[in-house]
Amino acid sequence: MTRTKIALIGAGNIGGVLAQQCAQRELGDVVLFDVVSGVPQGKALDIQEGLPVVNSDARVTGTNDYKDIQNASVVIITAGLARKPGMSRDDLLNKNLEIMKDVATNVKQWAPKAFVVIVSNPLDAMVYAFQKVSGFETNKVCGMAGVLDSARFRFFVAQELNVSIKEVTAYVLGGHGDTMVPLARYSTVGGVPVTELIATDKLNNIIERTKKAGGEIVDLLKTGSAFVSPALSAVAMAESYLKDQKQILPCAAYLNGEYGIRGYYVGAPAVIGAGGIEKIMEFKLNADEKRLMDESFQHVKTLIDQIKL
Ligand code: TXD
Repeated sequence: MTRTKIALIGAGNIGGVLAQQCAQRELGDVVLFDVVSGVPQGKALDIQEGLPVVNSDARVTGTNDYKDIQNASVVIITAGLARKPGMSRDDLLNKNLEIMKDVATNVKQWAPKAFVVIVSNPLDAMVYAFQKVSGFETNKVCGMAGVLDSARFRFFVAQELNVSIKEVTAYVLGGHGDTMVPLARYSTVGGVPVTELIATDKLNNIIERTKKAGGEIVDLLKTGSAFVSPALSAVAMAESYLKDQKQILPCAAYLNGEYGIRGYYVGAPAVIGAGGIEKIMEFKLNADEKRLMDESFQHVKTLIDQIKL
């Protein structure tokens, strides 16, 4: 029986946390790839040498050779440049698009059956680019954004009400940017919609902070963007696939008419199981929510339509 292999393309800030998390949870053996020599190998060795402390038998290797990702079950891609203060996610488009074309070509050659989670920004455009270049089935390619954005929303709500985050559910749909759509009406605390528990002005502040949460961290760090929370979010998606958990996770998924959108990757609640993106959950949106979703989609569409593939 072959051991499960998880390939991580990009051994930077997020890639390092991904490797540690996947190995510590024994989700599979980890192959950490980067174009920079030494970084994946050093990070892999460091993690490997720490695993005895946490009783994990996962094997972690670093490489600059795509051959080593051969037959990976899951590929998580963080390759690309991260934002600096004053930059928008969209500013990364041209450079990261070239990188994603290179990554997609190699993943297609060495791990054609993998479930692929894209993390690199601008997220929605990078997911589209990877799927177009690789030709992977659309349900085997998705983007990590909504899990992170929803987690941020959940944290701010739990903080406001001083309750356990275990009692808080949240959905953030649409593009991964300032036009994202936190669905307060479908976000709950103890099963009760947050709209019934938090005053409108405070809830609007939480929604605005959720939209700007990425930039808030970029401004604080000054040298890069959030990396632990994105890694934890991507691991949750990989785990749902590897263990066929069928979690409903908001992620950039290929829409075939759901939410009135066809042929684009946009953030929507998706069931992730052994079949990849198995189903898109279509929540009924009121007029205001639909307008916000449409506006968010238009932003994604404008970005993606710039890509000539
Ligand atoms: O919610 C989300 N999806 C976002 C995603 C949350 C936070 C960060 N977001 C984006 O993820 C960010 O804007 C970047 O585009 C990616 C990765 O962020 P990270 O903080 O990990 O960036 P680093 O530390 O710069 O790591 C990127 C690595 C770095 O080691 C490069 O050498 C490598 O990518 N790289 C490549 N790897 C493979 N192949 C190629 N061609 C390549 N080029 C650079």
